[in-house]
Amino acid sequence: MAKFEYAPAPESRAVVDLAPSYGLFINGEFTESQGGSAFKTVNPATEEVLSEVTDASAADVDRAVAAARRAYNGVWGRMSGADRGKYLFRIARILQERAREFAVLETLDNGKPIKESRDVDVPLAAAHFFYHAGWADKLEYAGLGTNPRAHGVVGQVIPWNFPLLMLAWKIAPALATGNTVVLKPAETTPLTALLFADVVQQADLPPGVVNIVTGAGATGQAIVDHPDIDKLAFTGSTGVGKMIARSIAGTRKKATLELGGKAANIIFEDAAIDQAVEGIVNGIFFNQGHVCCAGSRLLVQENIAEDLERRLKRRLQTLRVGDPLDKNTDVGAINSKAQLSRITELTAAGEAEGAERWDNGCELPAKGFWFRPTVFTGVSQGHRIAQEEIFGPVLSVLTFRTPQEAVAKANNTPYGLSAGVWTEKGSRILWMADQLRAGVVWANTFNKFDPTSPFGGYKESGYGREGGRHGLSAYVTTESNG
Ligand code: TAP
Repeated sequence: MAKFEYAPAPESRAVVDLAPSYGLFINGEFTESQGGSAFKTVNPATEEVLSEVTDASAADVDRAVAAARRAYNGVWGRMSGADRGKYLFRIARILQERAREFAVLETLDNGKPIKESRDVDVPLAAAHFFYHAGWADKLEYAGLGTNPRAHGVVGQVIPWNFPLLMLAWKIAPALATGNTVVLKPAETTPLTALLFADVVQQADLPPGVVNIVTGAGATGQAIVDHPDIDKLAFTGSTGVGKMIARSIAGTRKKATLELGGKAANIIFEDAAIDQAVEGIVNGIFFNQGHVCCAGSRLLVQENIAEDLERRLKRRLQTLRVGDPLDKNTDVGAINSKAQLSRITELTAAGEAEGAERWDNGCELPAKGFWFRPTVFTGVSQGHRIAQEEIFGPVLSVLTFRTPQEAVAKANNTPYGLSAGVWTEKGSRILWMADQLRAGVVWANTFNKFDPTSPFGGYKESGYGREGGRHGLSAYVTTESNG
């Protein structure tokens, strides 16, 4: 399959107005840190420094929590759901109006292709605000229990793979249910959260309802440990999730943890094979594989494995890897040097343990952090690349003979976030969905998201759900659940 030669089609970055440095967004305005320091955020595709951002201190977190508490007690906790909903609708509309600015900024700071930030991240972020705006005045009727009430002040810590979208997953349900928020974006991708602070001002949200504190792990830890936080919502690695669970054990804090994954994408012999190939590509190469629910383990029925592998490799040779701002790019930059080292280390382990490595041989830019779309065949279950989350554009291929074997292999992981099943038989889809220990099971598709649909994991993928009616319940107490 030949790759068409396209002329460059770069999106203009003129729409983004970057400040040389940013303070913290506390009580409705940008303020200087008290005792914190600063760090640089870079474009991972070019290593260009984009801006300098504040590394918030524990004193800054304390100020942010105090502002959130005042806003909760004084305004937001008393406001009617209908009025809260108006603010959420306003935020949603502003996100749509400024969609291009957000998409370009996300791509610059994260390295993801512009077609993904433009067509997935930003529209879905707006959709989350629209969806939750609709719930704000209907919580009594959401089946959450008797008299649902906000927890109060919510601490939220998010990762770098979908910076704006994870912010929306966190902030929209918290505000809809009447909570106020202190949110920390990831160290490598703080810029869209800071631009969101601008949206908060534009929407005229009362001061202190949303506070954004940038920083590294220690800032996140200060949020987790703060005594006046009522609920924590964390998305990130299982390692940090376990530390958080230990830190809050024995306290009154509620928590939801959305952690890692090692999803099986299972292809049966009767599946529509070319569609399945597209689903595999979307499953693991979307967003450079920096996706917690990525289909990183391909389980193929043995009698079609050779044919599928051939088609998949041919398809991967047509993927365009390079400038994330180019509208034709399929695979962008790895988000950070540290993540590139982790991917490099795990793929080296794959070779050392005896799996066969293949990549699409594409040219990579000289500067920035890059990794070729890679496939490992001959992978066995004990290999690190079959067990550990690589969080990069790397697929491990395993085979199976019977549905029972597929289930046993798919469930043989400490995680349980998502899975995919490809077959023509509806009854088999239902049987598989019942057997798989995964929070989400996609059938004849992969990586489909919608604000109405709950998302979350089993086992070491965490607890609690985000999205849908189930996601709302994590943000309220009721007379039945206390
Ligand atoms: P983490 O290292 O866990 O970081 C997540 C967030 O926690 C970041 O903001 C991080 O700050 C902060 N953090 C680090 N140490 C902390 C501590 N001791 N206390 C409180 N906060 C702390 O994960 P990551 O590398 O950013 O993201 C990749 C992981 O997230 C993958 O395992 C992936 O599967 C998972 N993930 C899961 C989901 C869902 S929905 N289940 C979605 C996306 C990602 P820094 O950025 O400064 O380190």
